Amino acid sequence: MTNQHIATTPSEKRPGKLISFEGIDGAGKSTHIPFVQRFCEDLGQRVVLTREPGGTPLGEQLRQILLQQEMTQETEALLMFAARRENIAQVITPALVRGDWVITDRFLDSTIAYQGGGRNMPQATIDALAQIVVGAVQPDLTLLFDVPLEVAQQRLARARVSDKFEREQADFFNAVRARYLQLASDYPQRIRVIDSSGDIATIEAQVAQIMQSFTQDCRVGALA
Ligand code: Z5A
Repeated sequence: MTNQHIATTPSEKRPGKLISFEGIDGAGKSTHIPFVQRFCEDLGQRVVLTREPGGTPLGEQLRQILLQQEMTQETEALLMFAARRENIAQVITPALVRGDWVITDRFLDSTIAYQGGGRNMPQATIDALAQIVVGAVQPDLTLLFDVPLEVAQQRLARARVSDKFEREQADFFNAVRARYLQLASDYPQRIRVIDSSGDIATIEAQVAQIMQSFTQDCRVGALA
């Protein structure tokens, strides 16, 4: 993949950790953020929560536009990256430099999966924008909640009024899911796939196992 450089650049030197949550709409990722937050806080880490698009006052305004208005795929990608730039500059980098752990509901992998996989935007374009906006700020751990489209749609149908993305067709979401799984296969150390089709307790058990192993590795890394 042409995003090899971007996705394998080592994290910038900073004491904090960045954990991203990813998945197709309705995969159930947001449901598990409080559990991971508690897990980290129980270890004595200060945790900062954020989301994309969003996370800052300007980012939240861009989110409203992105989720409601039709626009070209280039505009959509540029606004996603604009919101991300603000989030990195105002929230993520300051927290990582302080030594906090940041949990972000979506990050760059969402752009690769949705704008790249779903909308067919060339990976080279995404890479070029990521180089400017994201640089070396890469997640230390990504939890990818994977679920068949039918299960995700059943959950969303029960949950709420759909936004612009959720009105896309099955082909779009299957392409998004396929790109996510491709990323997970390209970067197995960073991206951990969770079978999100079961009940919440079963999924939480998988998340707990991944978090135990991640925090263990962090402790070993800190001692080395
Ligand atoms: N997007 C993009 O295109 N490019 C980008 O770069 C970025 C984003 C950053 C906004 O994201 C949209 O922007 C998103 C991609 C695009 N597409 N949309 N829409 P978002 O994160 O705000 O939207 P979302 O993915 O729909 O997030 P969400 O609403 O938080 O969904 P979720 O995290 O996957 O699911 P959930 O809220 O945890 O659960 C959904 C429902 O299912 C809810 O009622 C739960 O109670 C229920 N649920 C959860 N787990 C279960 C289980 N295990 N069993 C039964 N029911 C469950």
